[in-house]
Formats: sequence, C-alpha cells, structure tokens
Amino acid sequence: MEDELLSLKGQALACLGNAQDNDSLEACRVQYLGRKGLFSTVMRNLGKTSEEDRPRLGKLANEIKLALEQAFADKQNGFTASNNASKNKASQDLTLPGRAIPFGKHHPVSQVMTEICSVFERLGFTVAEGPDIELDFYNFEGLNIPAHHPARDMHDTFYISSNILLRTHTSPMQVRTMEKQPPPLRMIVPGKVYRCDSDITHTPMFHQVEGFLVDDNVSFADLKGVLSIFIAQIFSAKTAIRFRPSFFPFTEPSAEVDIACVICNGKGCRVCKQTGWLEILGAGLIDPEVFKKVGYDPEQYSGFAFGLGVERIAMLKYGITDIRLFYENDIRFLRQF
Ligand code: 2NL
Repeated sequence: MEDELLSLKGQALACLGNAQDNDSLEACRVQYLGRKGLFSTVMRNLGKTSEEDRPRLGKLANEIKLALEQAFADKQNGFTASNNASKNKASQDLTLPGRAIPFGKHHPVSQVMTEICSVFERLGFTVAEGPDIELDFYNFEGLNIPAHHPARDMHDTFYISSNILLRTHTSPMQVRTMEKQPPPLRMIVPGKVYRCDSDITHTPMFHQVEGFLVDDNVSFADLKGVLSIFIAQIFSAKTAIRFRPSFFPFTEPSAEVDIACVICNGKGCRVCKQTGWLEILGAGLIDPEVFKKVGYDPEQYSGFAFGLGVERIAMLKYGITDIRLFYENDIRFLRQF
C-alpha cells in the first residue's frame, strides 16, 4: 500500500503540473482528492492492513493528502492572480485621449494689481507689503491725521480696539519703513484696505497701491513725470491727463489726477458725468509734518506720494460699472478677463 500511495502522489503532481487553467486543475483535483477519487479508494484499504503497519501507513497517507491539497491550492492561487492581471490589462485602453487639466486664472483685480506693480518696478520702485491689522499710530497719527479728524469717523474705520484697527490705506507700511530706514527711498505698497462702506462704487474691502519717493530735491515735477509714465503704460500713451488741486492731511500741496474719459474720450457722457474726465488717483508732496513724525529732517528731505484704488483702475480699464461684481465669485464674470 505504501508503494500505491507514493505512486498516486507522483501521478497527482504530474496531473497538476500539466493543468493549464482552473477547469483542468479542478478536474485533476476531483480525480485524485475527490470523495470518490483515487486517493479515497486506496485509503479504503487501510483497514485491511496489519495492525502493526497501520499507524505508519495512516500517517504517510495523511501527509501525502495534506501536501497534495497545498499544491492544488497554490496552483489555483497562481491562476487567479494571473487572471486578475490580464483582466486589468484588458481594461486599460491606451488609445484614450488624456484628461484635460482645467486651467485656473488670476482674478481681474490681481491681474491689474500685478500690472500696476510691474510699471513701478520698471521705474525702480521696490515692492513691500505690511500688516492688514494696524496700530492707530501708523494708520492715522503718523500720517498727520490727528484725533477727531473726519477720516477717523467710526463710519469709515473698522476698529478692533481703541488703538488697533483694519488699515484704511496701505501708507502705514510707508511710515513703518521711514521709521526704520533713512532716505533715499523709492517704494510701493500694494494690499487690501478696509472701510465701512458699501454701494456700487464702494466695497468694505478693496485694494490699493500706494507709492512714495523720498530724497534730496524731490519736486512736483518728479511726481508728474512718474505718474505720466504710469498712466501712459496702464491706459495708453495718448491718454490725456490733468492734475487738479486737492487736499490730503499727509501731502502738501496735494492733487487729484484725472484721465480723459475712457468711454467718450473727453466729449462728456454718463460715466464721466458730462465732465469728460475721470479721477484715477490722489497724490502730492509729502507733508513736512509726516517727516517730523518719523524723524526725518524736513529741511533736508522732500518726497512725493500717491495712492490709487486697484478696483477703480480695473473698472475703468474694462468698463465695469459695479464694483461688487469683483466679489460675487460669478465664474461667468471672472472668465472674461
Ligand atoms: C487716494 C489718495 C494718497 C498718499 C496717498 C502718502 C503716504 C505717505 C505720506 C504721504 Cl507715507 N502720502 N500717501 C498721498 C496722497 C494721496 O491717496 O485717493 N487714494 C486712493
């Protein structure tokens, strides 16, 4: 019986070795290890062997059965794994076109901001950013806006505490810079500013670029030169400009700068309220009081400064009539720029 068992093992392994797929493997397993298979048939004779040989033969038969079962299971796993691999291969269609990556775009306000900054960078200005949350000193006192000045009205300024607020312009950063660095200085400060105001031309948060230049012998002519180049580059070299006298607490003299109306080219229309002109920025020579606050000698130094609203420039450039459209996040609006 021992010979019979060993030869059965050899045959079963040979059959298993020849099996090419799951079906032939299963047929093989049933033939040898099935309930009515060859192995069971031999085992039925175990009872007829001598009591002396029976334990040894029983142990051998068990070992052979376990070894065969393991060999069948291993081979079957191999078939399943390679089956899955070939199934996956079939589901990959390498001729399919790639998935398009949707491109994002910069917000129109960011685009105009970048354009404004690059004009001044080409004129030699450095770019600096400051904190949105400011001290009263840098936002007001240092800029010659004393307590009880109308610009400090609770209706315009978002106060966080009695001396901490959301900056209402980006010039606090210029005061910070002058405090730390001696002239010559040539710098612009782009950033968000906050005012408690909301209608078709005002949002509680908007963007400003403020610039300044301090050196010996800076005159109003330098200011006119820089701003003329700026307007020629942002609008067109043909755009007419005018400087109109104005007032700011931090500049003296002060001016507001107008450009010929981009809609009617100066003829007069609804957008320019029949004046033919559109105001685009405020500017002036830095008030000696501001220099005193930061420890500069107003007898030695002079400088100019200007401030402009980025949304306003973007509205004029693109003919947008309601500032709030910038902040509604309507993709149909934003896609146009
Ligand atoms: C406007 C007017 C202006 C300035 C901002 C400034 C800054 C320092 C000193 C003096 Cl540190 N002036 N900035 C000057 C004039 C006008 O902004 O209409 N902005 C939207």
